Amino acid sequence: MNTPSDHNTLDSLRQRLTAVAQLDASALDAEEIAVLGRKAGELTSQLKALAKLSIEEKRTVGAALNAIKLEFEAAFAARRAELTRGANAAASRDLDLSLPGRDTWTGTRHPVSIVIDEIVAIFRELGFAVALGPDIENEERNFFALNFPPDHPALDMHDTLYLEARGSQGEPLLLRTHTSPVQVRVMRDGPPPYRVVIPGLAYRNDPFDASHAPAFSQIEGLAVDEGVTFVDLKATLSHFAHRVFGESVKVRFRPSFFPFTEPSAEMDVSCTICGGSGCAACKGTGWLEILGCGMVHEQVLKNCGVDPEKYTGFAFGMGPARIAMLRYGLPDIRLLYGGDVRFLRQFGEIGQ
Ligand code: 2NM
Repeated sequence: MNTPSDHNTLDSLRQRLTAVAQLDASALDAEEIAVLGRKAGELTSQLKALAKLSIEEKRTVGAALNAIKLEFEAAFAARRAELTRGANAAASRDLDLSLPGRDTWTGTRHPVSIVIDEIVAIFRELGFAVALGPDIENEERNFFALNFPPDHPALDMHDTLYLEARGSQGEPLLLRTHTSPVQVRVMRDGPPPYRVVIPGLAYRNDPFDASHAPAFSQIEGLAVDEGVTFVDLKATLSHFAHRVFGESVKVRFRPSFFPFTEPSAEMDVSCTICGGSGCAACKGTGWLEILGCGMVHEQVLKNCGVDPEKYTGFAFGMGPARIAMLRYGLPDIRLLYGGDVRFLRQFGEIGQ
C-alpha cells in the first residue's frame, strides 16, 4: 500500500475527485463508500496510516488529506443534487399540462331503449303496469292458450327456435316467438282487472336482413275489465299514436287477423316523412303500419281462467325497433343491432 506521504496517493485521490462530477447515481454511491467509507474507504485508511508518520509529516500530509476529504464531501453532495435536478426535469418533460384531457366515453342510451322507455312511460300514465316473463316458454303458453291451432305454421321448426332441453312435464321448450305468453301468465295469476304492458325480446328462426332480426324487442299490452270495448281500444291506441308521432298525425284502423283476437285490426299513422302524400318510406300509400291489436278472443280468456261473460279486453303488440327506424329515418334494422359505437353515439350521451 502507498503511504499517505506519497505524491502518487494524493494524485490518484485528486483524479478520483475530478471524476465524481461524471458519475451516475449508483456509481456515485459506490465511489462514496470506496473513498469515505468508515471501514475500508481509501481516504479513511490513509488518515489512519498518518499514525506511522513523523510529527512533521503528520502536519503537512494530514492537512492535505483533510482538505481533500472536505473536497470529496462537497463533490459527492453537489453531484447528488445535480442528478436529482436532472431526474425532476426529465419527469416534467414527459408531463405536458397543456395537453387536452383524454376523452372518457360513457356510452349512450340505445335508440331502441329510448323508444321502449318512451312507450312504456305513455302507458304508465294511463294506469298500465309493466309485466315481465321468461324468454324460454312451452308450446302451451306460447301457442295453444293463445288459440293457435296445433297445425298453425308458426309451430314449425322453420319459424320457431326450439330448445333441446325439455320442460318439467317433459314437454318441448322454445324461445318465445312473441311476449304474449306473459299475458297468459298475468291472467292465470289472479282475477281481472288487468292493465299491463310487456316489453321484452322475442325470437324467430328468420335470417337477419334489413327488416328482420332473429331476436327483436316487442311491446305488447293487455287491458281486461268489465265493459271494455273496441272504443276503449281505439281511444287508447289513438292517444298513444299522437303522443309518439305528434298531435297532427292521422290514425286509421284496418281489419286484420290474429288467432288471439276477434275482431283484429292493424293501426296505421299518416306517413311521418311525406305527411300522407306518398313517398318511398310509405311505399306511396301515405300510411305507416305501427301495431296490431284486437279484442281478446273469448277462447283465450277461457284458456286463462277469465270468465268471458263477465270480462272483455283488448290487446296490442308492436316492434319498438320499427318505431325507432321510422322516428330516426333508419333504412336497415341491422344498424340497431350491429353495436357500432360510431352509429350509437349519435343518439347522445346518457343524461342528454
Ligand atoms: C299483437 C296483435 C294483436 C296480443 C293478444 C294477446 C293476448 F294474450 F291477450 F291474447 N297478447 N297480445 C296481440 C294482439 C298482439 O301483436 C301484433
